[in-house]
Amino acid sequence: MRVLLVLAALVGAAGAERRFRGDQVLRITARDEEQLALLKVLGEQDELQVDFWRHPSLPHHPTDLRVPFPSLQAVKGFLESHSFSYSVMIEDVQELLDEEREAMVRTRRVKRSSRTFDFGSYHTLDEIYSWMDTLVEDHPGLVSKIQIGQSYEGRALFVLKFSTGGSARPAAWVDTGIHAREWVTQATGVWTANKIAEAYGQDPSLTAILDTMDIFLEIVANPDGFAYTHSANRLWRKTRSLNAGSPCVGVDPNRNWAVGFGGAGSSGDPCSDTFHGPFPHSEREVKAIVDFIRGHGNVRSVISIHSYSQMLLFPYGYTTVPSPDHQELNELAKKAASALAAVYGTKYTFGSIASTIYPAGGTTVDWAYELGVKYSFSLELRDTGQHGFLLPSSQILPTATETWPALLAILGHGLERPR
Ligand code: BHK
Ligand code: ZN
Repeated sequence: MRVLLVLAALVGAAGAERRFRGDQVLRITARDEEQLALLKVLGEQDELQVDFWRHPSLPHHPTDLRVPFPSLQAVKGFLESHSFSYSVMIEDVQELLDEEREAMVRTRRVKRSSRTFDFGSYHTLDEIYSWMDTLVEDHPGLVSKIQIGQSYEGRALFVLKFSTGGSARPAAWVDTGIHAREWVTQATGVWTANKIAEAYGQDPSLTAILDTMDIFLEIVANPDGFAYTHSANRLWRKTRSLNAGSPCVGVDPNRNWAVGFGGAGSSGDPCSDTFHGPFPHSEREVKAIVDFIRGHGNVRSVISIHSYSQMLLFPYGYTTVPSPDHQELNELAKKAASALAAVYGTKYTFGSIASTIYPAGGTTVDWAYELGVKYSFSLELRDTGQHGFLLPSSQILPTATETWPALLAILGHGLERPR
């Protein structure tokens, strides 16, 4: 009875929340360039309102597409008439959303005191921000919180700094949640922050890293988008900035960086989920990171964490030309991917962005690399599409746990090597 009342209250309060009843996620495999081009055309039909969960890349690589219920007949008809091979990955998106919401309500009910935090469930922005304060309180000599700016809607952009002292130490930058809907990444950020704080003095490799360098971790790199995924649209990806002359909101914060800006794999259409924005670093959330990393002046590695697809990626994204450090980055990626797989057997593919997923201009890691941050990586966490962005919370702990040794491999590698 009590559960029902809580649920009813939640549903009532969330009257403006977008629902996805009957929406399906289709996995489509294009057999050749012609079919790939047809998929892109499909994405440009405004009236269909389809949402790429995995963008078209190369022939024989899967494309995942959420199709709203009212468009299903038209889209399936289109696919069949062009003899695409496809399957239904998710039968009913709303069903997964309902399960996710019920799990969050359940955790709130069993939560015993304000100082216990369930790392194995999803949390709101407020919950994450107040947890950050308790982490700082619990580890005052190691963890501090800095504000690097404000979001478009005025929210604080907070970064956790892990430092054992020294001055002008080299640093590593890690961000999670730059795409709002990739909830397992913010959850992994929280787990990782706690792990760093607890592993110092216990885990020899983390201890060696923190004795030499500082770690900066921005858990919610896109707080406006994240708040919006909780209040209005669970599948929101972009920032929430208004676009002059368009009814569509938001810029893709992983297309807004100054290297390869406006190039392949980005869109000039404000209604697109890969809209690059009006100019480089137009988004406050992006500009804050740019200013911070530039201002720091000694950042050795950047790891920008996304989901999903289980990939470890490095520059370049804007061109298929191999970077000057391709060989070294590829070997490090291989090492990190096997460290990850050693935990639960989870398989990650790795390679340059442009040759592994698709060319994409204006991404975080290309900007960092061109600035001189050699160890510049993006992770795409679990899964490979079974649940996609709606990864059940039961997979948060295993995801974060297996990612940890991969992070250590990358951070440790940057350690002794001079720039
Ligand atoms: C990740 C990092 C660098 C360049 C591309 C990507 C893939 C990412 C994107 O921006 O298109 C896919 C995605 O959001 C899901 O994380
Ligand atoms: Zn992403």
